[in-house]
Parts: sequence; structure tokens; C-alpha cells
Amino acid sequence: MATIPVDDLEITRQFGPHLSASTRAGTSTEPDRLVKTHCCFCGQQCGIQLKVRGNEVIGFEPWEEFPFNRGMLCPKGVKRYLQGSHPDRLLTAVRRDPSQPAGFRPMPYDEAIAFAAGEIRRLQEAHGNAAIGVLGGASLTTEKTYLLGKFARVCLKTPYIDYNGRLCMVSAGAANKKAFGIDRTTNPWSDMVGTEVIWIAGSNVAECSPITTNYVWQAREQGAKIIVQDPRITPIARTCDLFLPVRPGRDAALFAGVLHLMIENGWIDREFIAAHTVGFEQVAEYCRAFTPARTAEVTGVPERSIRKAAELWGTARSSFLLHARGIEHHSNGVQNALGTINLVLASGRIGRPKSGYGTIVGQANGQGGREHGQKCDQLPGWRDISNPEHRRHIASVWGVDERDIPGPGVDAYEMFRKIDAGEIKGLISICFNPKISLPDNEFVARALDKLEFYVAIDFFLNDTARHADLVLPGSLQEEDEGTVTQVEGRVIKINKAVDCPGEARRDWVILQDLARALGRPHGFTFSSPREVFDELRVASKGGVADYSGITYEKIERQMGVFWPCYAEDPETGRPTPDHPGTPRLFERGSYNPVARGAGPFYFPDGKARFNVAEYRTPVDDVSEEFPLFLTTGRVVSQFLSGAQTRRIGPLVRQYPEPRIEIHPRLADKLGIADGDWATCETRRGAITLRAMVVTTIRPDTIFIPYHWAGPKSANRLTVAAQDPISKIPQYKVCACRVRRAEGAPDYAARLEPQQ
Ligand SMILES: Nc1nc2c(c(=O)[nH]1)N[C@H]1C(S)=C(S)[C@@H](COP(=O)(O)OP(=O)(O)OC[C@H]3O[C@@H](n4cnc5c(=O)[nH]c(N)nc54)[C@H](O)[C@@H]3O)O[C@H]1N2
Ligand SMILES: Nc1nc2c(c(=O)[nH]1)N[C@H]1C(S)=C(S)[C@@H](COP(=O)(O)OP(=O)(O)OC[C@H]3O[C@@H](n4cnc5c(=O)[nH]c(N)nc54)[C@H](O)[C@@H]3O)O[C@H]1N2
Ligand code: SF4
Ligand SMILES: [Mo]
Repeated sequence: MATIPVDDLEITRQFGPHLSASTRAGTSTEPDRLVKTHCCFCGQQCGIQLKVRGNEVIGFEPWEEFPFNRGMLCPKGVKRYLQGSHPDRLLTAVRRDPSQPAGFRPMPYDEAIAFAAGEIRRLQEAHGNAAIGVLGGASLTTEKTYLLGKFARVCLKTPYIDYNGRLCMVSAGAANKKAFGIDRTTNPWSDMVGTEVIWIAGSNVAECSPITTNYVWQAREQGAKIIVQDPRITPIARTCDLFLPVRPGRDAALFAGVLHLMIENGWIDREFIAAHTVGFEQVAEYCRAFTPARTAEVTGVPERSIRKAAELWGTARSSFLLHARGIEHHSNGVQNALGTINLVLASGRIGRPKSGYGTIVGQANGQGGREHGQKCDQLPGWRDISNPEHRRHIASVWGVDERDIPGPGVDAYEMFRKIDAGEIKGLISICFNPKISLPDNEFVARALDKLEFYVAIDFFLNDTARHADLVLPGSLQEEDEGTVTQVEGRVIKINKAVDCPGEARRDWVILQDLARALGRPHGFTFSSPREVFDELRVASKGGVADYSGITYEKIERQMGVFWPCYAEDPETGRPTPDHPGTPRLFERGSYNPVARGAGPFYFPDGKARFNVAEYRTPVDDVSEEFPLFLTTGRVVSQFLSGAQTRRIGPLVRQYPEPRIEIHPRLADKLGIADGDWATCETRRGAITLRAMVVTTIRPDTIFIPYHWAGPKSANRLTVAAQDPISKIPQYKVCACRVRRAEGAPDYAARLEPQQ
């Protein structure tokens, strides 16, 4: 029997630890073995050792030797082991059945696969192959994401596949490709220690990238100056040297204003700009209008702070620029990211030790998951699905006719618009919880109910899966092996600790079982993740994200391999079994297969591109009716849609409920005291939460973390505006108004007492 979980709003009441009866009854919690692997949550991918007893993960031990985190872990990594034996874990497939109290009943696995295949075939025969859409996720291993992309194109022959990284890394990815021709952080984080200046734009690193924070602290101990740009004084900002309290959605203007001053004061590296870049003059021309006075007016950052930023950044000899979703989750997200890159290129401080640029990866496999073909316009190796040469290469690896590979699809949100319009009638989702995580999510819920058939693959019945006709029981990270690529670009190996319980199956096995049941098993007969990886190596060869020289053994030997890693020297064509990988990109004199010796950047002329990074006001900006900025993001103890972390008792207790962060001046004006119920309303909807009065936020801005469902979901409020290039949603700003609530919301009756 599957345990069919209670409704998603209530899961926070199920406190851990959830160890099985046998383990609880045991006299000792000594493990049988330790398995070296990595955390299942964020893109830092800390090394960890899982303690395993029988077929159960019962705890963890630090893995001191792993070079990135050296045994350090954050609260989430420490508690991740509590998921495996959680009572909500899906142990069988479950099929919708309104007659049951939970709305679902268990279904034997083989029957469930046959049912799903029958529905997919029915819809494709009636409406064409494109009637089925596929949604993937960047918490999956690279092997799974590769297989999923192939499954959509070869088995289902649908163009409609996209993934949850669309909500995360795509603005940075698009900007990196435009500026450098390659999309990867440029340096290992150890390069940060000893640098002179670190600029952190739009990232709450202390809560979201705790290990990166440790590198920042080490750098600071050695004298680095820290600049933080955020509408909130986040924990890292409390000790920084310069804080830039930017008004939400105004980052591109700030970058332009800083570059303006750098140019005016001669704080730029003219030699580097001339030798290694193109496009500087147009950018300089654009920045001319961003005088300090105008920049201050647009951004809300005092003029003296803008001058100080330009001086600190402009006169440094070594530096790091880091950014995350705070500047990327915007309808201007690509422009914002290009604005940071312009500051880096103008300084000339890239491609050498102690100087680098990086966009901080979010999801576990945020990097690998965006390289090998689960994006709507992409084929493995960062290849372009519209490029005939790229298509021919992949068709030859897959053993199909190039004409049979569908063209580009659409982004994940657009897929929901197509579902709403009745064009996409069937959906397969894996590792994605769009009902919580997409903006304006009441629309998403309505669209889900229009699907004729929806099958989700997950180990928990998440909020979106509640709309499914069928949920197939997938695997937890520790139940499978495979690779992921972490924040620095280091490909690492996840090792299997336990077998899937009950009728749960490894995700890639489920995909292959579906292919077989559909009568289209060609290309889906792998017997292990290693076999999938070996095909991926061939498929990625010659692409920008070239993994051909990486093997499981090399990863183990080197504790990770930075891509690109070539099986054949791109310069000589000779086999290079010992290619160590590429920890630092763009070093002078380095060779890459695109520039072929012309220069360090991944364009035929070897030069990086300056791009005019245009400032535009956000969509749904403040007005008289909605006078405040709403911004959304994270807290340290919760992860993404909360499907996993809201089930882990100790993490829930750390921050049980979402709250509205509000400045005391604003709170006073609105008659709201700390702990009061307050209603936040936007043009999409309203939610009522407790207020948390803090002095660490701009008085014109409120902040709500988004990890909760239903009436506590911040995405009931957010706007579905998207960046025109990357299609990332504008989560970080929309207009709202706040009032003291009349009374407690309905759900409050079901809450734990306030602590
Ligand atoms: N604890 C925890 N850690 C996580 C995650 C998690 O859910 N929980 N998720 C992981 C994932 S997938 C991701 S993408 C990363 C995200 O990591 P971050 O991007 O660091 O986190 P966010 O909270 O989304 O937003 C970062 C900051 O942007 C600020 N901000 C809001 N609007 C603006 C703006 O207009 N301009 C600027 N400059 N800043 C703005 C917010 O105040 C916030 O402090 O974290 C990863 N790590
Ligand atoms: N308002 C607002 N909204 C946001 C953001 C924001 O800052 N503000 N941030 C956005 C960002 S950056 C992100 S990354 C998205 C994330 O949004 P989602 O991707 O929707 O969130 P997750 O919680 O990762 O959902 C993943 C689901 O996959 C399951 N899962 C995890 N690992 C595996 C696996 O290995 N196999 C299988 N089969 N299932 C697995 C989990 O149980 C969970 O149900 O949210 C976005 N939404
Ligand atoms: S920093 Fe990220 S990878 Fe490391 S333990 Fe925390 S959630 Fe896991
Ligand atoms: Mo993310």
C-alpha cells in the first residue's frame, strides 16, 4: 500500500524524525556503511557521507576531504536524510480516484505504466505528437536530463519540452552566451580567497549559498572589500563594506551609472578592451546618460554610494563579481546580467587567478541540467536545435533521421498557455512543482485541470501532482547514481546509498518503461546511468559543453572534473585520455574549439562581447493604487516549492510559516505591528500572512518567501511577465498594497501554535 499523504497545506504538521520502526526499535544507530556522495538540495553540491543501515539512510557524517565544502554543511544538508522513510513517500503508483478521501488510490506499477502509455498513444493518435508536453527539472542528474530530452524528441517526437531551470538560470545563461560564447562560472571558488573586491549583486548568499559565503568570509579575512546590492540588508550585507540598497528592478541603471563613472575616471583597462573585446563604444555611449544624479534618482541608491562603488570596483587589481536571482528574476533579467558582465569586461579582470565572474547556480544540477537538452531550444552539449549541423551530429548519435528530430518548443510558462488554449492535451512532469513555483499560479492550477491526461513522476505527491491522473513513484537522489555539475562547473558523482523502496523506481527506469510500453524502445534500452553517461559523452563531444573526456573514474580520482574536458585535443585532434578539465576559463593563450587559437573567448574571433545592457522599468510597476514593491525569494531552512523541506520537521520548526517582511516606518503608517496578520494584494490576488517588522528592508518594499502552497503561496501574487530573451519570470518585483487584516485567515486554525 502506498501512504497517500494528507493535503499539501498540512504537511508541515508532520514533524520528523521519520525513521522506520525497525531503526527506531534498534538499540544502536550505528551504520553498516558510509557512502560518499553529495547533498540533494542546492547548486553548491556539498560533499557528504550518508550513514546507511540496511536499506535506510539514517544520518550523515561530514566528508572532510571534498575540496569545495571541506565537511561543512548547512541546515538543509544536515537534515536531508529524513526524507527517505517519511510516511508521505510514494511506495506505489497512485491513480486519481475522487471516491477516496485522499483523492487517489494505489495502482500496481506495471498497470500504471500501461495506463500512461495508453493515454499518451490515444492523445497523440487523435491530436498529433505535439499534443503531449514534457516538463523536466534541474535537480535531476545530468544522465536523467539527457535521457528526458531524448525521450521527448525521439520517443514522443514532441517539440514541447522545457524545465524548471527556466525559472532560475536562464537569464544568466543567455547573458553568458551573448558575452562569452559559453555559459559557466569562470573560476573555482578557491580563487576568491586573496581577491581585493567581491561584488554580490542580488544574492542572499548567507541563506541560499552558505558555502559560497564561507569563501566570501575567507576573502574578507584576507582584506577583500565586499559590496552588496540588494533591497534588503541580508545577513551578508550586515558586515559588508558598501551596501547598495537598490530599488527593485533598477539594477541595469545602477550598472550603467557605475560604468559611466569608471569611464569618466579612467578606471577601465583600455588595453584589455582593445585586445579582447568588441562593442565597448556602444556601451560607453549608452552609459553616458546615466550620470550619478540620474542613477541615484532611478535606483534609490545614494549618489555617494554609487561613486564609492565605482571607485572600489574601478581601482581594484583583482576582483570577483557574483550574482544570483535578485538581478536575474526580472523581465529585464538578461540586460541586468549583461550589465554586470560589462563591469567585469571593462575592468579586464577575468581569465586569471583571483579574478573572476560567476552567476551562482541555484538547483542541485542547475549547471548540468541546462546543458544537455531538456531546454526547449537545445540539444546535448549546449547545441542548438535549430542548427542543421548540430542536429545532424545528435541524429547520428541517436540513430535517427535528422528530419525526425522536432524543432524548438516553447518555454515552461508558454506551455501552460498552450495547455490553457487546448493545444497541449497531455503532460508528463518530473521533478517540477509548477503550481507553487510559477508566477500567477492560480492560472497554472486552472490550466492543469484542463489537461486530458497528466502524469507526474515524483517521490512525494506534490501540490501540482494533486492535479494528476496518475503519479509514478520516482527515486530520491540517494537511490540512484549519476553526475551533476555544481556551481563552479565541476562535474561530480552522486553515489547510490540505498535501493528504491516498494514499487518506486529509478526515474530513468520509469522513462524507459514508458518508451517500451509505447512500443518505441529504440534508444531507451540502457541498463545503467553509466551507459547513459557514455552516450552523453559522445553526444556532447564537439559542443561547447564538451564532457567527452569525463569518466566516472576520472571524477572519483580528481574529486570532480571541470568541463570542458576533451577526449581529443581540440587543437591537434589527438586522443587526450588525461585531459584534466578546465578549472579556469579564458586564460590568455588558452585554446578553445570555437576560437581555434584566435583568443580566449568562445567566439570565432576569440573576443568577448560588450552588450548594451538597457534599463527598462519593470512590468506592473508601482502606482497610486498599488504603491509598494513586492519582492520574493528564500529563507535558509526551506528549499524551493517546499515539497521536500516542508516535510522535514526540524527545518519546518526553524521557519514554520511565510511572513511579510516590512520596514517599521511602513508598518507604522499602515498600523501593523510585528506578528499581526496582514494582507498583501496585487493585481492577481491577495494572501494573508503574519507581518515580520524588520529594519533590514527598504521602506517602499516588502518581501515574502515563496516556499508554501495554497493561501500561503507568494506566487498567487506575482506577475507572469517574462524576459523577452530568456523567458524568465519577473519574480523579484511587482506592485502591491498591504493592509492590516480584519482577522486570521481560514488556514490559521490548522496551524501549530506560534513559537
Ligand atoms: N535556503 C535555500 N537555499 C537555496 C534555495 C532555497 O530555496 N532555499 N534555492 C536554491 C536556488 S534554486 C536558487 S535559484 C538560489 C537563489 O539564491 P538567491 O538569488 O541568493 O536567493 P533569492 O532569495 O531568490 O534572492 C536573492 C536576493 O535578491 C534580492 N532582490 C530582490 N529584488 C531585487 C532586485 O530588484 N535587485 C537586486 N539587486 N536584488 C533583489 C532579495 O532581497 C534577495 O535577498 O538559492 C539556492 N539555494
Ligand atoms: N515567487 C517566486 N517563485 C519562484 C522563485 C522565486 O524566487 N520567487 N524561484 C524560482 C526558482 S529559482 C526555482 S529553481 C523554481 C523551483 O521550483 P520547482 O522546480 O517547482 O521546485 P522544486 O521544489 O524543486 O520541485 C521539484 C519537485 O521535484 C521533486 N524532486 C526533487 N528531486 C527529484 C528527483 O531526483 N526525481 C524526481 N522524480 N523528483 C524529484 C520534489 O519532490 C518536488 O516535488 O521556483 C521558482 N519560483
Ligand atoms: S549549501 Fe546547499 S548543497 Fe550544501 S548542504 Fe546546504 S543545501 Fe546542501
Ligand atoms: Mo533556482
